[in-house]
Amino acid sequence: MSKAINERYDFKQVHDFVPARLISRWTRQILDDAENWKPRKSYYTYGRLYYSDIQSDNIGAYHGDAPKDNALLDKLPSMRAYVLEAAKHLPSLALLNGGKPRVLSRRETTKTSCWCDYGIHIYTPLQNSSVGAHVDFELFAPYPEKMLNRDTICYSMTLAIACPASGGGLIIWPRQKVWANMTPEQWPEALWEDKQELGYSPGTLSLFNSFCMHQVEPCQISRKAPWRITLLTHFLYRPELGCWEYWS
Ligand SMILES: O=C(O)CCC(=O)C(=O)O
Repeated sequence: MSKAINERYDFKQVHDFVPARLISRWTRQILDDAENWKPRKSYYTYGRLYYSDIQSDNIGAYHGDAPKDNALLDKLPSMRAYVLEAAKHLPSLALLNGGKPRVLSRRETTKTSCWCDYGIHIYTPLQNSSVGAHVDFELFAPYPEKMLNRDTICYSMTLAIACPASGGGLIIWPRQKVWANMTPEQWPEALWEDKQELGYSPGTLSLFNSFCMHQVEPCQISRKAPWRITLLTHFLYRPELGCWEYWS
């Protein structure tokens, strides 16, 4: 087995990945630009997330507005640089000569402008932040064959920007991967006990195997900490291209 394969992990966190001053600047900028928040079922998005747009039947708008949404997020200083920096924490399966990971947006691999690179979730004080346990199978929608293939290597990234007064991290069930042809009801009871709580504080990077069931931890807000804001994207390993491809 190659070294790179040995490096595969189920989840990883890097605390203080983004400095506090930059996090505060992003938070202010996102909160000040509420006119660009898009309402979803139980939260808002800033930019777009493919799976939440599919769930909201907005797939045409997702693709049509992608150039505008990417431009909106590029106004947040250095955010893209941090997404690319996060890729250095992925298993080193796709390396350039200098040992740097080869990371391409789906816009680059498809040579089209209609994919969003990353998106932001905003939970507001009036909304319940807890999302039921799920796997984002929608993220594999462009590649249904990969959703069913146990050789697929895909990691989801979250970056905590604003955190509620307590809770609001991520719960993941790492040991058993969930494939599209297996439902959680088929899990043995004991498996549900086998979970990990990944705490968030502003600036925390989390990467986890996208086939792991996960859930936003319930949270409590206060007047001083009324928001839960996270950046999300996904990195799919494309062995045929020798790169990580990312889109949200
Ligand atoms: O906001 C997060 O921390 C993760 C959200 C999530 O579970 C998801 O988008 O699938």
